[in-house]
Amino acid sequence: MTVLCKLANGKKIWPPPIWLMRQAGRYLPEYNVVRNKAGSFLDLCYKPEYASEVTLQPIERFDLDAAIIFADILLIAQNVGIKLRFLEEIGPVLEKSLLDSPRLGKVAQVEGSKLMNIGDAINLTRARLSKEKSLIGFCGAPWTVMTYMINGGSKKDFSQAIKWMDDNSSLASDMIDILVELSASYLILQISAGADVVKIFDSWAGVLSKEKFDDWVIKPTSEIISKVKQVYPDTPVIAFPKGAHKLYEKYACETGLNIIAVDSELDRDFVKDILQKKAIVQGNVSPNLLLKGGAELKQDIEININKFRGKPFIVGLGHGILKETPPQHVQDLVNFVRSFS
Ligand code: 1CP
Repeated sequence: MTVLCKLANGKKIWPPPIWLMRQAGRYLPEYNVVRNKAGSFLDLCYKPEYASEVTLQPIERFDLDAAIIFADILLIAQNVGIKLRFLEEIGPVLEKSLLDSPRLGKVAQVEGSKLMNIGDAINLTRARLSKEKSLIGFCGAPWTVMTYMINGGSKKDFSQAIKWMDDNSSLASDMIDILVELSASYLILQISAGADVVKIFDSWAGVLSKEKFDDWVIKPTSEIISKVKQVYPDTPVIAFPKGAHKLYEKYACETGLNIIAVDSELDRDFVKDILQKKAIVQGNVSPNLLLKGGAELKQDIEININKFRGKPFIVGLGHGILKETPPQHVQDLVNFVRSFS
């Protein structure tokens, strides 16, 4: 069993296991080399040899406890007929936004699609990764993927997406159902290819009211988890409703997750007193402190570990590593966590 599976099965692991969101990426010089060789970001995701290589880079450099397969939550949008590109400095651009073309074509399948390449990358990576390290597969949660499909890319204002969902409620719920089906089969494919843990990223869960959070976050996420668990009941599921504040509790209780990833804004006493009673916690060192490094970072890690150490937990970040982060700061984090007894 790999380390995260042992943890999910109630085994005490000390010092706590460590892996970090966006641990493969542009802050690592060796990533940039492969990224340039691959050509585009999408080629990097879809070429199993390259995807596997960058997935393993942070494990080789820092000896982290888990690898997360290199891919992107938005690849799935291509499967519903949306043209996807990633532009330097801009990020994802989804050309056929739902707003322009509200009637989508036939329902896509994972079988026979480009997403199968991610399965191949997982297969390759599992064979290269040592037995005790976990390999995490992932997908985006329907609401977060929908925000990109509606907005046509990254936006920090979600009012347009929420309005579109309200104005087109029947199409919106059809679309969520399609994404539930696709995401569940995609996670199942990843597990059958060798992922031993899966994660669902709901990066924009925090912008919704309680009622919409129930309909667009909790309901679809619990459907995905239950479909995955029907096939793979023992595979731990990590889920991340970023920014959900007090709704984290409902999410932890109602979705069927095993591990809850928490953002850096969430109050650590709430995490300890409420969330740790419901699930294994992963988090929540701030990516900004990781960027700064030094004494402040150490102090934060110390508070984090001392707060959560009473129950099984995973040391992680509240969000992804920022691209300006010096790799040495990641090494410092790992060394410091491993010095705890
Ligand atoms: O060229 C590059 O290197 C682009 C940067 C990059 C990277 C490294 C993007 C573009 N995606 C990724 C890989 C990625 N994305 C991984 C695997 C790597 C790892 O974790 O080590 C994962 C798990 C994701 C997930 C992802 N993509 C999320 C959910 C997590 C989060 O960060 O909130 C989201 C929202 C995306 C969309 C996305 N992908 C990339 C960009 C620039 C964006 C938009 C982000 C935004 O709107 O703020």
